[in-house]
Amino acid sequence: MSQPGSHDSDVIGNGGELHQAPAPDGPVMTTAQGGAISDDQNSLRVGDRGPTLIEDFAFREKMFHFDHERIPERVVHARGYGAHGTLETLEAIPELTMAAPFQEKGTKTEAFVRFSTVAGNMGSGDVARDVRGFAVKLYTSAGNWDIVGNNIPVFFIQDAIKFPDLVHAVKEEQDRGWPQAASAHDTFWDFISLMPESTHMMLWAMSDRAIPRSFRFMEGFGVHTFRFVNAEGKTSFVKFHWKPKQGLQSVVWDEALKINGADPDFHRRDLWNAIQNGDAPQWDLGVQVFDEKFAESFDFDVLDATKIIPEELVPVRTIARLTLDRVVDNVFAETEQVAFMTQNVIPGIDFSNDPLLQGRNFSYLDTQLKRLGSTNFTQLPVNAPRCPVAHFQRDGHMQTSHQQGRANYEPNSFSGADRGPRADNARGFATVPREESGQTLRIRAESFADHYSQANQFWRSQTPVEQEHIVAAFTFELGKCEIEDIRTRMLSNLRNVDDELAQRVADGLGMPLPEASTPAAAPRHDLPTSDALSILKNGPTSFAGRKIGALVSNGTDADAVAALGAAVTKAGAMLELVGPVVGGVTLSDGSACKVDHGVDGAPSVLFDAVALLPSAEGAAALAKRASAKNFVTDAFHHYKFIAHDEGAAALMAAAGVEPGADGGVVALGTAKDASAFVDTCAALRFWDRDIQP
Ligand code: HDE
Repeated sequence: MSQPGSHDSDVIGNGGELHQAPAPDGPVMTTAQGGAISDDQNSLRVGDRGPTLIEDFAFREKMFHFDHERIPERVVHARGYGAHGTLETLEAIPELTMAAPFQEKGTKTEAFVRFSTVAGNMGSGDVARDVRGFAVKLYTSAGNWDIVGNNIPVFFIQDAIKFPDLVHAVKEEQDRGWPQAASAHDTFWDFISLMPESTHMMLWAMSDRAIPRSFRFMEGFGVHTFRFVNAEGKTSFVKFHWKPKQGLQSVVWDEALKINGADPDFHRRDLWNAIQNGDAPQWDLGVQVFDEKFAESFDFDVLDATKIIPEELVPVRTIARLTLDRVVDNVFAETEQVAFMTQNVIPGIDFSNDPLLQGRNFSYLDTQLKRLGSTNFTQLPVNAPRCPVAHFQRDGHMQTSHQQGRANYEPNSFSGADRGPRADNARGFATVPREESGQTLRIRAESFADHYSQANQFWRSQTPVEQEHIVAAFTFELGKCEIEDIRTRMLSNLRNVDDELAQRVADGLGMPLPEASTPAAAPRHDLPTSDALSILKNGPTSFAGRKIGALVSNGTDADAVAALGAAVTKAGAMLELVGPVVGGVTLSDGSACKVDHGVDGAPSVLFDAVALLPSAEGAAALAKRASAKNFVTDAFHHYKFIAHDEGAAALMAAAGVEPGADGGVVALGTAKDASAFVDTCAALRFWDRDIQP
């Protein structure tokens, strides 16, 4: 059998001879009609140099299909990655909801999740500063239920009618076609500065939440208030939360910029690798459940998607666990064709009057038809419910279901197989009866008017390091705005959040602090802080699932590599070796050692921590290479833990990092040191390092 990469049985080009395809040892190649293909190297022509013939149906079919391979990418969330898994119920809650998955502890519900960025096109880099989509499709026994959420619990706008404007503003500017996958430009901040309701979201978007280390290390939120409905028809309000068992983790901004260059697929590769290595990521599904009385007493409107309900006020109760343990077979068939819709709910779940949610319920069906091209998109395997489906919807493009029987309407008087299905009052979805009254108006409720108080609460709930990152992000993004008025307007709005924040951003921009803008409602600066809002206060307690990059060379101490490898494995983490070249190195004991990367292709931004293990000779040679020096300086400037052998001295000197420079630069001597180093790495970053972000 031929090996991948060897072409001994696939010789192309036949030097003027008729092509003799060897007898295949796998499946025979056919046309889409099933006819075997004799030659896939040459189209049919007259003689060996004559014109190609239209009669070559195999060529025509192949080219026709290729020409139509692309479908429109998603207008937002175009760049995404999906995986399959299971939701296991940890606690039955029939008293709250009749939703099928939550009736019995231990119920397993098949799930498909697609993570995404929002602004960038399909081919954009994974680590853009952006909100991440966190869309979950649950194939329940009562039909598909989609929780189409984000990794940030609030949104930019309060009314769906502003969504097209928001998206136009953030995407490439229409007169020039840039920037790609970036909010740091005039039109975005112009819109934002004129929409004070976006301020709370902007605090989140400028925080490290918008540059996650991986999909595995971020939270997810249903964002809107939904309703639970129990079998007696009793309803309560509910907000959905996904909490990663892996802990929360983000990268620093300079790292994000460099990762996008070094590995634009960083997030999708991370998820794929974790699942393929058997390290299936997990999230707890938690709910905040509250009633009308709480909603009325709460300082903000629970229908306003620019507000959270602090976890300290309504605790998050864990009811289920999501495990993603299977990568897709085919990215197009599954990740691209999966169709999420907020309106996919099941009995036991209902909507609230959140005007953003109501608008979404209208929008998602349109988008599926536009993208997937047929009303029968629900029949695609990734979208098809796993429970029986029966209705009188008929025909349409790409109908694959052979709907049988005589009647294709009801009422009908047929019986048996000819009769077809009927609605079931008892089992069917019944909208919660609710009183609605009032004049028809285009108006925003007074209760939606406070745009700054929760932004202030978010700001004050962050650690000093996180606050520093928020200041740096605002400074970077506004610094990319060429129009000074936009920067000024934004600073005016930020004064309503916090004067110190506004001053620090103004200092970063080198601009005077303007007067505060006039808020629609007086901002409060006395809301209690919430630890749940900080990433660093909720960081992981172990290094499991993370990755160390060890720089090695010829002559690297074999014992040091072995000790580090053992310590990393024990911690459930990964070790990748980076050599001067990808061909491998010879260790101190004379053994040949394979490496995972050559240093030019593996900057330290790809790792959570680094170890510098070159021999003295190897270090002297690496000290002359920019990529090796940057490996060290970047790790240092990204606050990473750095372990080093004695041999690394020349490289560290060239990179300007002193051995023992601070508590995060650790000398390795014995195997015990390696294990202690990996334990230290659980803190992920040495934030006390004396450098500016
Ligand atoms: Fe979406 N959104 N959205 N959105 N959204 C889409 O549907 C829309 C909003 C979210 O991985 C589109 O299939 C409107 C909030 C995710 O396939 C589209 C409004 C939240 C995904 C659409 C919003 C989201 C989408 C584009 C304003 C977080 C990707 C392609 C009211 C709670 C799902 C598509 C996937 C995708 C409309 C606002 C999350 C156009 C009108 C708020 C995760 O239908």
